[in-house]
Amino acid sequence: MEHKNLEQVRQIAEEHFALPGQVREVSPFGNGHINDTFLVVCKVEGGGMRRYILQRMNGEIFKNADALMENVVHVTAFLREKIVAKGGDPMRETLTIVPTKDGKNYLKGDGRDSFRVYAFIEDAFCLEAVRNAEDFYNSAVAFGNFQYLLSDYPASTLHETIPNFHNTPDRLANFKKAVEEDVCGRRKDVEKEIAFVLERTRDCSVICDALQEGKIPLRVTHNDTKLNNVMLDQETGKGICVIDLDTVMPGSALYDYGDSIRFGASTGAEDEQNLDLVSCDLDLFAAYTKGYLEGCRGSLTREEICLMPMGAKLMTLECGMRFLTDHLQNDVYFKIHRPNHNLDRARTQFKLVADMEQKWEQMAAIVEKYL
Ligand code: ADP
Ligand code: GN1
Ligand code: MG
Repeated sequence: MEHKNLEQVRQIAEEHFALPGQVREVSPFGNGHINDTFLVVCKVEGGGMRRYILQRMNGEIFKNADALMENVVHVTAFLREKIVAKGGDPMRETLTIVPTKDGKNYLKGDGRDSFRVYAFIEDAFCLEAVRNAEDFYNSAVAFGNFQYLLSDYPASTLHETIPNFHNTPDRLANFKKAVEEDVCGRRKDVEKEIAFVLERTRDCSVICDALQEGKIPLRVTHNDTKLNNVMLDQETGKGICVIDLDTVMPGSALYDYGDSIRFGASTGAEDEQNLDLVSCDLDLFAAYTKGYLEGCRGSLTREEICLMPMGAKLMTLECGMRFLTDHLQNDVYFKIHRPNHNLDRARTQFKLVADMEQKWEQMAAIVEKYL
């Protein structure tokens, strides 16, 4: 189901969720690759309008909605307490779940479908592409701050919503399986891309090994720190709220840092077809590094800082591998909007990896300043 019929979504909102007043408008919203997101506008008593986000959670990807929503409830409650304690506005600085009429935090639909509603974060915006270094810096401070706020979160109480999410060697194994199985006969056209991944087999285990050997700490991380998963304040441009909490799980800060660089420090879109436009912008890399470390308030270890360029490269390689796996498996995971969309996405990631390898010394020098 690409988009649920809007009338069905309206019915779900009206019949099942504890919304104030009358539902006036329902429309598709945002550009996430996983969930179906809708804007719901309600007319409240006195004539004002209030906005909400209704999402169909992707049950093919998130197999256990109970566990997922339990994480979201606990993490947002934990954040809310800290935000209130420092005098912030929890309605804007974290997600607020709107319960169902029978008091549940989400609605189980037919089959695998389930739905949830969040209060809309007003006077804020999400960017689909970095406009300038300042935006990117602001997003970095927000993601770093998110890391900082969750540094004393009881990690053992979190469910693993997608096991092995950033286990790069495991992603590599799945990739190789997809290559072997070649279910839709696309392998012959992507041998060059396959070779690119396989040449970097040794890199894949660097962060996992460092975690396993205790060289870097396991932390509570977001794991999906794309630019459009943070909201910036309309007035000041500062990051106010980290959203898309479906993959908050124990992980490495390098996953969060690296995934942001992968998306935001690229000079091209994630699905750019002209690879000449795709490279790693070192000014953006520097701006994000500065902002992320500031947001983390000195909590990253020396070893983590040393591994930041590797975090950026590995998250990019891993994402490319995931896009190519999906292309080989007939596009069953990420939403696509044109033929070969996942292949185009994979190619931009590999172009970025190659460019980062060229710029390795410069990336290391930028990071070294913080050691
Ligand atoms: P996906 O998992 O598909 O990426 P997201 O939770 O990131 O879904 O939501 C998709 C988009 O919807 C976001 O990029 C953002 O633009 C918008 N969005 C999500 N939650 C809110 C919210 N509470 N307030 C305002 N906009 C939101
Ligand atoms: C997905 O849900 P969204 O669009 O924020 C994906 C990320 C990828 C990203 C690539 C749960 O993120 O892991 O890095 O696409 N999320 C999931 O754009 O797989
Ligand atoms: Mg998202």
